Amino acid sequence: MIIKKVNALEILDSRGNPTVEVDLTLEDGTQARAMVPSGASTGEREATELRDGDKSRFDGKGVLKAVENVNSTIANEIAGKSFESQRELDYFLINLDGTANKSKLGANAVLAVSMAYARAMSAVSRMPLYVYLGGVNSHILPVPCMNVINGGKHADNTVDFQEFMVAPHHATSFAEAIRMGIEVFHSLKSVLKSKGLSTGVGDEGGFAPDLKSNEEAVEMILNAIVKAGYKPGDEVGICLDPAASEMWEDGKYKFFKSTQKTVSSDEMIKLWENWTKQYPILLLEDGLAENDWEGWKNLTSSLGNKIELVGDDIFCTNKNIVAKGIEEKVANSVLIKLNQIGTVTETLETIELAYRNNYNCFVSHRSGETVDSFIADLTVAVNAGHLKTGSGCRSERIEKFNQLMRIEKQLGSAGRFAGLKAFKNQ
Ligand code: 2PG
Ligand code: MG
Repeated sequence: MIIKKVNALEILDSRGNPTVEVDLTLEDGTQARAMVPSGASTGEREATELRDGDKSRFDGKGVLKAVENVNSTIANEIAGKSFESQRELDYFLINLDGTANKSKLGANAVLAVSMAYARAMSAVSRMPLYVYLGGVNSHILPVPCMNVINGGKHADNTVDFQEFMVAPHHATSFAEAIRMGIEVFHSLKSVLKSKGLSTGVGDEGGFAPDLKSNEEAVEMILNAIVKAGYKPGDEVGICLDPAASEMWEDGKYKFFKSTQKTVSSDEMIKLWENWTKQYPILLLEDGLAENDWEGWKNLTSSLGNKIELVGDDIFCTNKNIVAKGIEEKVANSVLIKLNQIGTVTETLETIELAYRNNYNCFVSHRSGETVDSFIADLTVAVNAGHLKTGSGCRSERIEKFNQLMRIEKQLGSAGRFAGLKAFKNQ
């Protein structure tokens, strides 16, 4: 199928920052659209998100150069051509960029084209996107890990850790799990209100109250789970992403929003060991910083056979870094963010490498999102079993949940809800 037209536009993400949207048209008139998200607590080795740097527009955050790269360089090379596969198109784009981190064209430019092409091809093949991406065995509906309290870089409150998630795993379907999660979210709102705390939300739609400690965030959530009528642990678990790279300063971890106290890597590991004993934690993402590789090895030898340890900033969805992590026994799961690496094919390669080595994959949104629900399909495509895509409000988050409910309905009796087993060591 020949690509007829590729057209990019500077649009806005959920934080009101510019991002790239691409409309791709095939020769037969089939049209598809993709929008790319954007992170705030980014890993150092992520593919380049090309921003204009022109301070007179959006404080330098404009993406007109990336848009122009699609409309000129990329469009000139791919319009009028056909590709045998997603892989062929993606490697064509990778070579056209020619850099190791997509700094020439921008990962935001390249990824938008890659995703729009995937959607166009799924439409023209009359396949749902998850089948196009994953094939006939794509059938697992994920446990939604919902980020109900936001802290760190995603909220202006006193909480150091970035994400406190609830995982409603004891359900028979995705729709039921999401109902449970939403009920806990609403219950948490009442709990916070009754204590005179703020119910305003952070970047990912979770509440962002000023709390006395990071522990208090977990206590509030456990309270909310019980008040919603569920059993903490048995029915609804806890997942965390403290985004510890943001706390890393001069070889130590600084509680930069609460006490200002600093602790060593070993002390941080102790904290996670204690939390794991005290609370029903299923998954810990970025419990340590990306530049604390030795600490990560220690964390993995301590907790790697008890809970799921997900590497986000440390891996950046990059198969070369994940390969090193596997070899050195760092983490047991990989966070999957398309825009950290910049094409659909490279994302699938990283997932394949993880699975072949008995690592889990945890699919993720970014803190700056759009209403594009690509990751909902990707999660089912690769049977990842769990994903995080925000809290119980804000349409850019909810759209992914809604898409998963549509997929569940479409799969019918062929679909299966992942449940607790989705998590490593469960
Ligand atoms: C993370 C993400 C998404 P950001 O750290 O996992 O929740 O945040 O997109 O800001 O990197
Ligand atoms: Mg993270």
